[in-house]
Amino acid sequence: MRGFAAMNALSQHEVAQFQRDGFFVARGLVPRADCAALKSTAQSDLAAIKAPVEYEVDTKYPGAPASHAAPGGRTVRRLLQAYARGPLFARWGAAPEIGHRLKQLLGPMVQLSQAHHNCVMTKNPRYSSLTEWHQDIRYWSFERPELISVWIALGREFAENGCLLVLPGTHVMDIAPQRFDAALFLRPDDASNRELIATQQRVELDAGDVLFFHCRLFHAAGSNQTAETKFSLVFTYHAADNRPLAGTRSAGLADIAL
Ligand SMILES: O=C(O)CCC(=O)C(=O)O
Repeated sequence: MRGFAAMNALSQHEVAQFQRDGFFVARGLVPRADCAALKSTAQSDLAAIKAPVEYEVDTKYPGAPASHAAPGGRTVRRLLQAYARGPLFARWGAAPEIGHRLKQLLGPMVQLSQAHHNCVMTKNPRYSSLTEWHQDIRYWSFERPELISVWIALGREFAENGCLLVLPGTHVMDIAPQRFDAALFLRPDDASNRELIATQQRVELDAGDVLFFHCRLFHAAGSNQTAETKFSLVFTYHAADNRPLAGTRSAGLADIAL
């Protein structure tokens, strides 16, 4: 029988894939029963608008309601502070199944950041917005731009409900500042950006599949065109010696050691 370490080790191929592409998917990592329980709590928290939350209107992304008073103005985009939303959320935020894999990529001491992501992304069928091409690191402040986010699908994710799209290999590219707009999204009118965006890959997931992706990987997502809300649980990790910069939002909440 294979032990825990062997079952949760990345193969050399997966490590190489992450280094080359900036992402990989571990299929079926979270048991279906846990996904169902996490989704059920998320559905209750969403129905109750249990704080803290971020609203679609706060993002100002294309397709977001114009104001809190507009139709859909109270649509939640993220249930924030996922780690503190219940024992099963904490269990998966600090999961050894995830930590073991991350340690192969980040080093032996890994920490969960409670300040970034650490949320359930809720993509509403009627009022969800488009997320344009960006790198998550753009608003984060650490000594090194070396963090990994872990995106746990709590249900199916596919084009019609706004699954993630990624640009493989962009985590190691240097993109000239003029190719970004003021909010640090890739400008769609730039010819080089258009070429890059043509390399996009869709990340389709089933419940329990886990996407690991580098904080410099460009990604985007469409709106939800189906009748059901999509739920994804997302956590971000860094090496213990890659400290958040003092006084920034990244240093605002205690890290959790894995
Ligand atoms: O599901 C989405 O719309 C993408 C979310 C995303 O990329 C982000 O919050 O950084």
